[in-house]
Amino acid sequence: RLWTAKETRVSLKHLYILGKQVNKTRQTPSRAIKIPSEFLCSELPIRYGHMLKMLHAHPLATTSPAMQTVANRYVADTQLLTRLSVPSTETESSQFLEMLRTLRRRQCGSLLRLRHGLLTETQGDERAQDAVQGFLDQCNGLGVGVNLLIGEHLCLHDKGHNLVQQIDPVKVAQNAIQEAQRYCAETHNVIAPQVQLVCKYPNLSTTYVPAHLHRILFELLTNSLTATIKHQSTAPVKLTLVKGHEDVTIRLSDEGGGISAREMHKAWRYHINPQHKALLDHDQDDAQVEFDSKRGLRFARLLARYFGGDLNLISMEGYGTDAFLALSRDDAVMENYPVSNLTETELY
Ligand code: W6P
Repeated sequence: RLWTAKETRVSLKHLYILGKQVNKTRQTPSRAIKIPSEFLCSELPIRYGHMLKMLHAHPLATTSPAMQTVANRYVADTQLLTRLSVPSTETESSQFLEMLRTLRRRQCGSLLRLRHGLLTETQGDERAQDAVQGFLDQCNGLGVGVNLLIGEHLCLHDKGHNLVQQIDPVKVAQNAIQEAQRYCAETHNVIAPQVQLVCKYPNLSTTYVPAHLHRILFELLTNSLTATIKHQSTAPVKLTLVKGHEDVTIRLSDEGGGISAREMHKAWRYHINPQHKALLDHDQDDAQVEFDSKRGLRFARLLARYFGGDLNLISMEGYGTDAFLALSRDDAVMENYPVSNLTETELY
């Protein structure tokens, strides 16, 4: 079934087209992507193989309890994956979908467990904390890809439309603003600061994963609103959307007091989130992880970079912060996740 251990990266365009033309084959630079379930059956084992290899190759693989737990979970998930075969009957089809749901749920739990575990184990040791950041990026990058492939398939089945869509960033922003305001009002027990949305373009539409954009904007907005509340500023947060030739850029400006240059690197670290611990404690084996829980700025940047965008912060300590989110309008940009060399033997 597996001809190669080489991964196939997809673009937003591929994902967009996959669901639209389920019976045709599509050429990619590396090989043909056939119908979605065939693609999943060949591609998921490869990506899980890369994940396992990455976990086993890490210096903490044999000493960190969290690493061992998570590595064992991925071994178990990979065994589940070997039961995955292209469905041909109705019954097989529903088993296939159930398997995908299980894999996705377990994957989300494992990633959160790895993150929470490594951060807790290195707590208080700045250098050790810094050392695990890049590794968490690598694992999360692969995880985002796996969830995207599974998510696209399930979305088509459950909702009848693609996960990747032509989206209007203004609409996504409006939803994110409402949710962030509600979140901040509840968390801080205050009336949330105003958000002023500025967009002079009649049509910003671009091909993207709406859930990704929502998550990034929600993260940025909650940061800005919280800073505004804590700084006791009355200035509204300003969200500006513009469309350029290559990018759609979103700037979020607050007058929440800013971050000093010396402290800035801390804003870009994965942090221990008590909410994650609660989710993990809730269910030991299959953390029913709410995938939309807050994952922090670094995860937001990882999502932004996944399809060729970027996220930056510029701050004026004593005044406020500007966040710049750029999304590439080029829907041919391939997924950005790291892989090691994986031979066929290792894959099996
Ligand atoms: C802050 C800290 C921050 C992070 C991300 C976005 C906006 C802001 N504002 O004070």
